[in-house]
Amino acid sequence: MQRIAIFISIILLLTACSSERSSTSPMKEHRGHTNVKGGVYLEKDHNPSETISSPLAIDKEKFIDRMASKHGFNRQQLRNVLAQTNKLDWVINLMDKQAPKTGSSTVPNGAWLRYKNKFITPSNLPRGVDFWNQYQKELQRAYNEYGVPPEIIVGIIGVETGWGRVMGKTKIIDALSTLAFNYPRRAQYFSEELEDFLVMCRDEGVDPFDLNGSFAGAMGYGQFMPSAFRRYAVDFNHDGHIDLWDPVDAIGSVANYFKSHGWQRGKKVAVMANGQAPSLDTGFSTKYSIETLAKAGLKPKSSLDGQTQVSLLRLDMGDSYQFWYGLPNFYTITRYNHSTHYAMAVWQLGLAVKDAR
Ligand SMILES: [Ca+2]
Repeated sequence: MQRIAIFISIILLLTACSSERSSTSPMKEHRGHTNVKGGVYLEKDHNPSETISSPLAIDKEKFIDRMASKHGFNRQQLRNVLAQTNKLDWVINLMDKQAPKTGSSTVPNGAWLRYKNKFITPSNLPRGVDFWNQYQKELQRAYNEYGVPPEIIVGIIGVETGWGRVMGKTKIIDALSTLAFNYPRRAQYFSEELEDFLVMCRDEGVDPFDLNGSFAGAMGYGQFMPSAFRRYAVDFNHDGHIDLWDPVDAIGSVANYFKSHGWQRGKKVAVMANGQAPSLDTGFSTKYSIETLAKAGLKPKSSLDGQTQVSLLRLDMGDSYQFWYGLPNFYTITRYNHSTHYAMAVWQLGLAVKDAR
């Protein structure tokens, strides 16, 4: 236990020391080099009849079967890779702490302000301005191609990683294999993430042991999970590789993620309400007609872009609640992270950076 505690403090120390943005992508740095730490680049099976040595746990054997039959992985090579992974107990503990909380306060206590103030700070905004200025052309190109405006992409990358400052120090293969094989509650989900991660490493020619990310396996500037990489990541700088640690690829990938989840070009995100509706359920997944909300005492402060059905959002401002009409684009932001606070922080951070430019 003490060893784990020391380990965690070392991790925190390393994270704290590494606030400078690295100019090199680990994918670029490690792609195709000859000194492979994991012992292998994953490759297609050239010799399916190889003998199998000491058995792994049953779920790992099943996983290897799946990777061999579905993706043509070399069994022995994959066994070697999995045998070199480390089980990270602290990852399991952290994941348990992240389990969804139920219930919310019935009196305002400032929960939204506390959340928002983690991101929208005087010291954070200039970093967002720098990022926006540096990648202005690419942000504009993403808007042209996908219809997702710069403030949303800047907001996402800002909330996720402080524009690349904190992209995670955990070996992704350790995190994902720990959760796939030692965390029954989410084993199915994480074994699929591990699958997509290994396929990504093979396709991109990167040693899986060279890539670090969050304790849950999220990667790069926009903290994409491997399944999101597989479905939505794009080669936005057209260098022939999809690299989530490359800010330009990350910008295009975030934009494509949003477009794929229903982002509507030029449409509003949310509109503040005049009035209070204390008896109504709130949250990004609620659905109300405008008439129902009007009867409850709410009026939009500006046009609702022609929407007749909206969600009702409630922000805890400390001494009162603020109500908002959530429009379809707000819902799309929650597809990145299923939280009203998260989506509102992304949007408002992006707008605050835009104002600060
Ligand atoms: Ca690229």
